[in-house]
Amino acid sequence: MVAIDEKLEGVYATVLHRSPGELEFHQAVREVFESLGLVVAKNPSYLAEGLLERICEPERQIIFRVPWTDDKGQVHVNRGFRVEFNSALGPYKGGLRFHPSVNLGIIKFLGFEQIFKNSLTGMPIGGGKGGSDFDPKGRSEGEIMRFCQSFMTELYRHLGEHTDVPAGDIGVGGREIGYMFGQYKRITNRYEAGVLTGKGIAWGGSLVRTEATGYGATFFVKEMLETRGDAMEGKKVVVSGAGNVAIYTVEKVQQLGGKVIAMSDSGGCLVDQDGIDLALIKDIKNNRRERISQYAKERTGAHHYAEGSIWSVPCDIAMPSATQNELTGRDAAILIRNGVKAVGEGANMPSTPEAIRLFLEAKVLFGPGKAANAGGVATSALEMQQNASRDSWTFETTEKRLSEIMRNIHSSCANMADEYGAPGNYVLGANIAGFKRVADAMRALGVV
Ligand code: NDP
Ligand code: 2IT
Repeated sequence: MVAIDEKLEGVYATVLHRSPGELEFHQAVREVFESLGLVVAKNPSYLAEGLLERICEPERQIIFRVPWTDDKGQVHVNRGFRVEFNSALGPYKGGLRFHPSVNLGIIKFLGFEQIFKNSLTGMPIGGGKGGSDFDPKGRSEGEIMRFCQSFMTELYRHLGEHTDVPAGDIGVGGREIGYMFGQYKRITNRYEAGVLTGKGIAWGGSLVRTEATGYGATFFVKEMLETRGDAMEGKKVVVSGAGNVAIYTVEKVQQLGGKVIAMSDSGGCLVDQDGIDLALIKDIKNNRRERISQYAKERTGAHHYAEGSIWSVPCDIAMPSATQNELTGRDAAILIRNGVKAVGEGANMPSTPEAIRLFLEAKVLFGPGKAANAGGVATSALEMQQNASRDSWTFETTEKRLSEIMRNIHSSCANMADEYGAPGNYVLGANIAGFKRVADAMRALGVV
C-alpha cells in the first residue's frame, strides 16, 4: 500500500472511524488521498477550513424504504439510497445502481469518485450517487416498472434540474429511466426533462448518451496510446462486462480498428479469437436480455468459460467495464506478463489498489475510471444543456463534443502528472486535477 502523507492521516482516520465497515468507501478515499500529499505540501491552504473533512462527508444522505408487489401479489421491501455528496460545482449528478450488492458504503464510494470525475469534465455538475439493493434479474417488465415507480415516489422530493439529477448505472438503463421519469412527471405535474439523464430520444434524451461511456473510455485509451506513438489499429482488446459500457466500448474499439476477443458477465467469460460479433452481442443483451453464454451456442469458434478470470486471456489492451475490484493484483501480474500495453477503466474502481500499483510500476498506460469513464456523465451534462435550451443536437455534433471533452480530460491529467513530477501517471494527474477544481470552488463558497 502507498503511504498517505502524515498531514492527511488524521482526516483519513476520521473517515474510517465515522464510516465503519464501508470498505469500498475507505478504498476510494484512500486512493485520492495517496495523491494529495504533494498538493498540500505545495499549497498548505488546502488543509485549512476543514476542507478535506468536508469533502469526505456527504452533504446529505437519503435512505428510504421501497415496497413493491411482484406478479404473484407478494410484497417485497428493498432499500433505496441517494447520497448527495458535493454541490460546489453544480447540482448533484451521478447514476443510480440497482444490484443486490448495493449498500451505503458502495453508494458512498461511487458518490465520492463522482465528485472528482465530474470536476474533471470541466462542466457544471456536482457529485452524487444512488440506487437500491433491488435485483432486476429474472423480474418481469411489470415488476421492474412497479419497482421504479415506488423508488421514485420517495426520491422525487429530493430531485430537480437545479438540485439533483440522476442517471443510469449498473441495472439502470433507458427502460428504468423511462419508468422513473414517467412517475416523476406524474407526481410533480411538470415536464422537467433536465431532472434525469439517459432519457429516450423522443422524450428529451441526447443522442450519444447511450454510447458515451464506452466511446469515451476508448477515446481516452486512444489518447494514451498516442503519447507513445501508438494506435488502436490491430490491437487485441479484452473488455469485461457485457452491459452498456462494455458493449459501446467494443463498438468504438472496432471502429478504430482494434479486435475485441473476450467479454464477460457474472456467469463467466466469453472468448472469440475471430473477434466479437457485436451485432450478435447486442441482439442477445439488448433485445433478448439473455446471458453471454448464449453467444457461444450461436457462433462457431467461440467458447464460454464459467470459471477463471477474463484477465488471463492475452491481450494488448484491457478495459475492465463491469464492476468494482474485478481486476486483482494477481490479474494485473498476468496481464503484465502477457504484455499488456494499456488499461482503460470503463467501470468505477475496477482495479484493486495492488493491481494499480503493479500497472504503474510496470509503466503500463493506466487510465483510471474517474478520468477514462467520465464520457458518460459528460454527455449527461450535454443532455442537460440540450434540455435547458430545448434543443437537440445531431449525433455527429454530440460525438465530436464528447471526443473533445475526453481529449481535454486526458491532457489535464497528463499535464498535472508532469507538473507534479510523475509524467505518465494518470492516477495522480486525475486525482489532483479533479481535486483542485472542486476544492477551489469550495473555498470560494465559504464554510458550508
Ligand atoms: P450494466 O448493468 O449495463 O452492465 C453491467 C455488466 O457488468 C453486466 O455484464 C454484469 O453482469 C456485470 N457485472 C455487474 N456486477 C457484477 C459483479 N458483481 N460481478 C461480475 N459481473 C458483474 O452496467 P453499466 O455497463 O452501465 O456499468 C458497468 C460499470 O461502468 C459500472 O462500474 C458502472 O459504475 C460504470 N459506469 C457506468 C456508466 C454509465 O453511463 N452507465 C458511466 C461510468 C461508469 P451480469 O449481467 O451477469 O450481472
Ligand atoms: O458512474 C457514472 O459516471 C455514471 N453512472 C453516469 C452518471 C451520469 O449522471 O451520467
